[in-house]
Amino acid sequence: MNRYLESVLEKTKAKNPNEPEFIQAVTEVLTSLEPVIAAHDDYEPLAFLERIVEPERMITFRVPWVDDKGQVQVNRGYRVQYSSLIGPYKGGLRFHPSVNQSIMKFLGFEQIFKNALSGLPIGGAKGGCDFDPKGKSDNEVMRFCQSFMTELYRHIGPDVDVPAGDIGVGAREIGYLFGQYKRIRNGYEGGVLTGKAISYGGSLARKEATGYGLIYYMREMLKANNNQTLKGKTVTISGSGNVALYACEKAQQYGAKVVAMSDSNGCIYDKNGIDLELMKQIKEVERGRVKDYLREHKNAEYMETVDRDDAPIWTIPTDIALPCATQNELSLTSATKLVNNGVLAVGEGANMPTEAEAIEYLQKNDVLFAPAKAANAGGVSTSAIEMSQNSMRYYYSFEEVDARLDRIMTNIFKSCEEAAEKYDCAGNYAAGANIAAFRVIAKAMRAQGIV
Ligand code: NDP
Ligand code: 2IT
Repeated sequence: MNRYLESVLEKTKAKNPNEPEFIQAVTEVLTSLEPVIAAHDDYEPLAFLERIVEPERMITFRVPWVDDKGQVQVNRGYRVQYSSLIGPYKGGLRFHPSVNQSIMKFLGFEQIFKNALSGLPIGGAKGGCDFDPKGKSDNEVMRFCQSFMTELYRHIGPDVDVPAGDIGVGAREIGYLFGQYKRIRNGYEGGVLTGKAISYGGSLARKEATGYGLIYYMREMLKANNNQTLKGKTVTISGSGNVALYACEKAQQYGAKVVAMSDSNGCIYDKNGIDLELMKQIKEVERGRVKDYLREHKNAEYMETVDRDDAPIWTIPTDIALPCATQNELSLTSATKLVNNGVLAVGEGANMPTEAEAIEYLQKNDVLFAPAKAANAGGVSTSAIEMSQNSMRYYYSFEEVDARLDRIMTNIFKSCEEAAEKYDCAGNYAAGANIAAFRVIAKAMRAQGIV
């Protein structure tokens, strides 16, 4: 490996012990930048890599709140303001019991590159809390969100840092967070959060954007490889949240057959094709479990997850596998099963869902691989479109936002493809995505001096 790259990687590992997800994300990006680093001698004296791996600012804070039994609960909140090189800090908030500094930093780091690929003026950030929304009443979620925002408000703003949703944070949470922000600030700063409901400044098609965008990227990747299409392909999608549901919707619109979806407990396998309206009812309205699907489709099969390294959804034969739940959910064991079953393509809807060894194995076996920071960039890109509508005090139609999203995803695919070709790794869209994004970031770094 290039000596400069290797030394930055070693220093980053030494400086950030006990942060495996963060080191995984940094290693994946840095190793793929080798040909770009080798071609530029000024990166090392200007400490480009040392600066890109160190967040501009990290905030952690106490989030005390009172549950329905009157008991005081205390959670830990985070915001990692990673990079403001090309725009205000931008990235989602995750509420999940697994949230810790390593996960926040890996997500923030990935977000810098994803946002640069979008071609829009947004920097990189991530935040969240180890709060578990599961099983909490609406009132508990509201009190928690109000307490979270009572600290977060001082660090964000429409031109400073613009949070949005992620795991455990959807329209309900964004609504409570926005209400509290507005109350504290005594002003209507619509562009301070994205993923808002349409009734008070949200964008049409933001809810659908990540899942739709993933399928637009998949469409372009298939087209570029022997002019293939989604029509008639079998698809399996892990997760059943925001990203998974709308990836399913768009895949079905393109004539694919989605046969499986999952949650953290297990997966539903419906050979007749997933009944999406029922899945939306269970997940978006009832906040239930995928297992509830059996109540109307007795012939579908439910497979419980016993070992996360061998999740049942990846044992199902499929042409296209879309991991849309969480990090490291697709292991080497699962990748081997997908390949043995003849998988054609894997598209990452979640952030870093495929383990490093699994990516390597898929690529070695000629599986087309759509990397998260490119393939799931439709969500944050549409957030940027929401911000611009808020600034203009204007709304675009659903069709207009969707057409912009489609163009953005098509361009992102082209950037990945071209960068991979230029740097001698044609067809490796993961390396292409990192290289194309890094080139955007490096230009801005050089222009702005040592900051
Ligand atoms: P949701 O909260 O809407 O859904 C998350 C889904 O993933 C649920 O089905 C959940 O199951 C499952 N899941 C979460 N954690 C785990 C786990 N540890 N093990 C197994 N399953 C799990 O989140 P989103 O759909 O918004 O996010 C999904 C992924 O997409 C995340 O990686 C997120 O970072 C990424 N992403 C989201 C974007 C967005 O706009 N929302 C944009 C780009 C990426 P259960 O109910 O059992 O927890
Ligand atoms: O990971 C992601 O890109 C998101 N959760 C969406 C971020 C955003 O600001 O819309």
